[in-house]
Amino acid sequence: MSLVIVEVNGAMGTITLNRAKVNALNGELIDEIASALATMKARNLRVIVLRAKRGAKVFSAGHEVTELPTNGRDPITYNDPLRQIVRAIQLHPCPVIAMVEGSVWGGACELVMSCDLIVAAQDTTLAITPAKLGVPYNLSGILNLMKVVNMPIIKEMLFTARPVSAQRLMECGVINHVVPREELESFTQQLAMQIVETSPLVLRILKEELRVLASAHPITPEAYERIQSLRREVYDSEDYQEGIRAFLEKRKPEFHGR
Ligand code: YZS
Repeated sequence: MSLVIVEVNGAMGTITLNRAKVNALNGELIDEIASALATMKARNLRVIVLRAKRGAKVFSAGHEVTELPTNGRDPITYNDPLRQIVRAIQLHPCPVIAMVEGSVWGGACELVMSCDLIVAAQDTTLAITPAKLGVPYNLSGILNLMKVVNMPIIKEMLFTARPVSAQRLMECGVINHVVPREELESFTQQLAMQIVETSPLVLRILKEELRVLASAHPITPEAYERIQSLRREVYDSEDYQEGIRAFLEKRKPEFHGR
């Protein structure tokens, strides 16, 4: 069975995550999302909705944990599937709307926040979890989160790894709209149709201008190398191994800071 369901309705495309049991983002699922985006780009669609199946309890459980390396390699490199799909969404020429119901975890928060607009059902929650798993999140990922979430909230989310309600995130300007579950599809469709009526050429350039300007955070090679070496200390640590092991053994990790 396909890991995504792809539908086209006029100028609007919909990509529905369809991986049992919790839409964990493995390489295969991400390849299918990327391929759906490429097809929609070739067809010049004007707006795309990324969603989970109707009534989902979990929108996505984040990065497939069994695909995080434990052999001393950087767990989130430039070519990690999560990084690839985030870039594909950011570079996609038309707006992508995340239509979110259910809980969103870890890397799936970055996926959602890389979309251009977010519409969430009332009971949606988002948890950014690297500190729960012991994963040294990478620089471009952190920057992507910073573009969307203000510093006090991103710090709270990163440092506690706890779910935050969509309502609170809407109040902080992270989520565009929170609506009752039963109105989620009609509301999102209406929003999508308003986008379809605007100039695709202007939207394409506006999206690119915003992407380029929001990413304009130059750092020195030395600063970059320093952060990379700090990250390396984490993925070489006992705590990193413990975080992944604890997840697989379905227990709380015991971190010792080494
Ligand atoms: O026992 P089975 O074989 O049925 O498997 C279970 C879970 O182990 C599995 N599963 C996952 N497998 C791989 N990668 C995942 N991220 C993942 N999440 C879950 O799916 C089966 C169903 O899970 P249950 O726990 O039994 O289902 P449920 O009680 O409905 O709870 C669903 C949630 C999503 C709440 C629960 O599974 C959960 O807390 N999952 C972990 C969410 C999480 O912390 N994700 C972050 C992954 N890491 C990242 O995205 C980044 C790399 S980072 O670490 O930096 O944030």
